[in-house]
Amino acid sequence: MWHIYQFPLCPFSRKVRLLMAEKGIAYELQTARPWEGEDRLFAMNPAGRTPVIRETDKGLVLSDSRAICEYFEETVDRYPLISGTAQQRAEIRRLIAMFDENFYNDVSGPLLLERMKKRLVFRQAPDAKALRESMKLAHDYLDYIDYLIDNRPWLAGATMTLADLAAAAQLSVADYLGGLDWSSHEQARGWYLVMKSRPSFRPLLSERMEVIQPPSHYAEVDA
Ligand SMILES: N[C@@H](CCC(=O)N[C@@H](CS)C(=O)NCC(=O)O)C(=O)O
Repeated sequence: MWHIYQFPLCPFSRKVRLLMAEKGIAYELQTARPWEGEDRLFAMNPAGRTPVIRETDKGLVLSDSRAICEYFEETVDRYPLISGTAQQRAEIRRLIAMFDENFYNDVSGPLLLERMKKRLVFRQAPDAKALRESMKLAHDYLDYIDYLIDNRPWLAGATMTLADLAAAAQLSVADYLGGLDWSSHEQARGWYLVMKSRPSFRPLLSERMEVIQPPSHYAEVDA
């Protein structure tokens, strides 16, 4: 059995959980709070970051969401999520990088700092200017998703891929933290509602981070 060391609002852990659920790989959740500098987490991942996954029977420990996702993509045939021609795979990887790196640095990372870490760790109020800036940048990413969905059924092309899971994982954290205004983003909203309706997404939507509550629309799949 796989164990995932994570916390409910880690977007990289969310991506791994979505991929494992889509591929039908069972797992159990273990809470890890990287900001507490736990020895247990550093012993498994010297980078001190979530997610880490551990297979108890095989004694296997993997870290870094991209390394983990590629591991399952290479070892589990069910539901390929980085597939197609070399050009199509490059497009999937480009979009994964955009959401894992750019979106996280511009939107979900700052929101996690302002709305979660400052509250739980630093006991500080969020910086209103930083929140406004990340919400403004979020609007640009939603515009880009509108554009992609105007031109293709899924973000990277004709089928659902890891790019959709990576993007939805990051967006779901930003949405939980009240950082997304979906009005005037019909295509992005429609695509995200389809993602939210998938059985793989349901467990994520029902989880809550201690003391931080999401807006009412967060878990709705028909709104
Ligand atoms: N590239 C890594 C990024 C992982 C990452 O940044 N995780 C965050 C939580 S979402 C973390 O553990 N940060 C360290 C901290 O908060 O101290 C991956 O894809 O797994």
